[in-house]
Amino acid sequence: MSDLPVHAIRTLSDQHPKPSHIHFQYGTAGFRTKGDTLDSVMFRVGILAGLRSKKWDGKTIGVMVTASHNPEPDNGVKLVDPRGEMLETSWEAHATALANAQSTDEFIAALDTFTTTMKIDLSKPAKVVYARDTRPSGPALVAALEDGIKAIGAEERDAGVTTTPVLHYLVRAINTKGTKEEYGDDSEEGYLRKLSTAFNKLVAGKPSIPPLVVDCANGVGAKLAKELAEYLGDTLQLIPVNTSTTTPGALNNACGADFVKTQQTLPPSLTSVLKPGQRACSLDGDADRLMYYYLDDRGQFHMLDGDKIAALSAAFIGELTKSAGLDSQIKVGIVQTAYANGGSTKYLSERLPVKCVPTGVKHLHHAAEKFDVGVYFEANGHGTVIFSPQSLEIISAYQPSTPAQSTALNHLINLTEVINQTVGDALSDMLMVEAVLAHKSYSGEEWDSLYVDLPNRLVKVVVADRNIFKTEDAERRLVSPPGIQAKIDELVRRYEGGRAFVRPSGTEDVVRVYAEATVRTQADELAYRVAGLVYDETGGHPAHRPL
Ligand code: G16
Repeated sequence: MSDLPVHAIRTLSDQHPKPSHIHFQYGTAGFRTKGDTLDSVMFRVGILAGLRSKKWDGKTIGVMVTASHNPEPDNGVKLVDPRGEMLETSWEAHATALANAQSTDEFIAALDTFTTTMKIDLSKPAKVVYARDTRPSGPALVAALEDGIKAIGAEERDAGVTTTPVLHYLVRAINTKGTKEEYGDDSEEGYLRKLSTAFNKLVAGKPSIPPLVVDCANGVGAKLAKELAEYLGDTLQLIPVNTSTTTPGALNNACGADFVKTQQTLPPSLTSVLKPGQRACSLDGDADRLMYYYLDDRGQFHMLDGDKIAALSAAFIGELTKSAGLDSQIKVGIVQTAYANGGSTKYLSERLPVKCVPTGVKHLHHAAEKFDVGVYFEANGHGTVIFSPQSLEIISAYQPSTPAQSTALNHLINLTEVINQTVGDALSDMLMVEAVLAHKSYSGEEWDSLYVDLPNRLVKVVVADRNIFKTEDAERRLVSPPGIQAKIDELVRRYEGGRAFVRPSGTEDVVRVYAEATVRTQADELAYRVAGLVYDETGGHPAHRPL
């Protein structure tokens, strides 16, 4: 038996029994399911975070309690590694195994095997910082998490109620404090100051920016958006709406980034707020996704999603590196998923290297690290831009030879500060977008006209067992259940510009179907026909048969 504090773990574990009928899975964004089933998972994640910290020689590990874009009764938890990134993929299976040990004895035995095989030195110190979003189930789940942190003897820091990106920022800031890679002051104020200072410098001297309506999804983003508004002052007037964080059932309900993306429409609550010609954006429940949109002169809604944000920002960064005289040393690349609109992939790949990876920001982040500057966005608005350590060194050591180069270099430096490079961050991305729009003097309409989106439709199918769905080729093809892909191919061939794929969700108990085609009605029809096929072939729930 290793040196685990078995007595403390046993006593506290007995207070957080695992429900017998549930199998937990560390999926696309950690554990995520109904909030009232997660007590044992939180306790065990507290222990796992402590062990991860010990494995990293006492570096601080982050834990975020959130179910992001999912409905209010859901909750979840994700671990954040020392540089502010998502948990290393190889640990996800360990997290799943530990969460599913049935009794306290089994859990302790699993922990013992785990610490031995992973060669975790239990005498090392451990530090964990955690935060939660505004969900009603949050406080009880955090209490369970704290018990886990206590059981493993880790030092804890409660970052309170804040956004997922702030928690990622804090982890990086804490772990780089006093080093030459210092990321910023390790507080929410430090985050807000860093972003707003860089933004104010970026847009100094530009024509005044029209006010921006920010739909906060009735989530924790409301708190941060209001605080950020104070820091921005007159430079950018934010108009936060959907800020009811304590109204039961309001979170992500008919508002927020996921609503806008999946319904492709204005949140009803904004109908009387948004004027023709005005742009707005929506955050999701933990403010790590961002969707933009505007009403044209006729009052018609137009969506500017993650693909459009990627196109806008990549072009701007490319122009800045060129103007600074750094374009031969710093190359920009794009990372997308299968959900990227065909219009965007065509537009971007004619200009830049584009890589396609499976859904989940962790996959995009790792692929983006291979570029000097990696711009990664999921179509749902989840993403950021990362500068490689070498690019940052080149930028900081560079001696511009003309005033124009110097100006571009300063913009580039400020951009690296305004961007939260640890993870997708709606507020940071919003400032980046606003800075680019100000520099380019673009309205929403001009930004939108970079390329034309193909009409598309995303639908969910509730099936008996989503785990039977296995994909390949960055989720663009199904390998299991056998035979379905050939039928999808057959359907797709009948639609001009048709493309469709099917994948199991990692955050909800559903299978997702995406389709696009040259004409709106055809995209809708293709999506519903593929969804019907999935339902018929795999025994979906009758109440959920797609129309
Ligand atoms: C999470 C992930 C995203 C992913 C989304 C949907 O977002 O972080 O990368 O795109 O879930 O995933 P799936 O289709 O597998 O359910 P969030 O904003 O909920 O954390």
